[in-house]
Amino acid sequence: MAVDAPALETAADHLKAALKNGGNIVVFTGAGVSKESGIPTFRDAQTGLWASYDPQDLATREGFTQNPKLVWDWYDSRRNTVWDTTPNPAHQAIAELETLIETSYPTCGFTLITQNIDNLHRRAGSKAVLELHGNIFRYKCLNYGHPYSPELMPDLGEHRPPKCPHQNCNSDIRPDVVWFGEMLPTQTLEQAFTAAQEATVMLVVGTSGVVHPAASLPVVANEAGAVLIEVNPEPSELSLIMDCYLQGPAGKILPTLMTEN
Ligand code: BJW
Repeated sequence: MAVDAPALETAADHLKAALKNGGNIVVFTGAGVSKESGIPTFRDAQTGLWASYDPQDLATREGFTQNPKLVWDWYDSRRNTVWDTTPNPAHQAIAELETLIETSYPTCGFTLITQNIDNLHRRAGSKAVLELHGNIFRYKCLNYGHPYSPELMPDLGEHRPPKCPHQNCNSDIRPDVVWFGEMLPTQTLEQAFTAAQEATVMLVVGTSGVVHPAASLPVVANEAGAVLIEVNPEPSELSLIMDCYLQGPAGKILPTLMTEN
């Protein structure tokens, strides 16, 4: 699919103007940004995780309580998949944008907000990442949220998940991700909403825009007057409020957009 040249030029002009005028650039990403690294999205009708797995069983507290081993093993296998992949040109372009702003546009602000739990933005070199839905490489206990260090993990055999070693706790250890019906990390969410409120340009990359409260961030930015640029091969729930729609895979579009700046 050829990149829409006029749309790309418009997006690049918005970005250039924001950089020149000391604006705040916000990048908001979803599963689509990691698709070209080989990590499945959630809602693709054929290859999405929710096409094969029931989120109620695997991504809720109730599901974990009912079948902790099943949920543990599912996250274990996803962790292995992620571990074996590498960041793609989209992650790299976002990390380069942060560095460009740091080095050449010190009066500008930059915030990267992701819904992804795969750590690929950090592995690509992004420094400040607001992870709204947690991180699959972190663990905590179910009952109190005591952090759990994977270095402590014994050879589990059939005894999965491990138990919290915190005094008198002994509850199951779970991945430190946000399941349906759970609150997002308060401080991270507040920082994300502040960044959205203050954004001059927001790049919305690879999200269907259906999961709240994350999906409200572009709406907040739009209402506060930011220019919204979407990068996605398919229109999303958020497309209607976009100023600019760059149709195509993020790994192709974002590096091209960067070379225009
Ligand atoms: C490409 C591409 C390429 C492909 N390049 N792009 C308001 C209204 C309605 C419901 C709610 C509401 N507020 C809250 C809710 C309930 C619920 C919710 O939103 N439900 C909706 C689904 C209806 N929200 C919650 O429960 C949240 N908690 C909450 O609200 O707490 C407050 C509260 C608590 C108690 C009571 C009441 C209120 C928590 C949400 C947690 C979401 N968790 C997950 C799993 C994380 C862990 C894990 O990975 O296992 O997060 S679900 C899943 O969806 C994951 C994602 O981060 C999230 C968003 O998905 P994303 O990233 O958009 O992926 P896809 O697959 O949907 O889209 C991929 C996109 O990429 C597509 O557009 C493709 O076209 C595109 N793409 N290739 C660029 N190469």
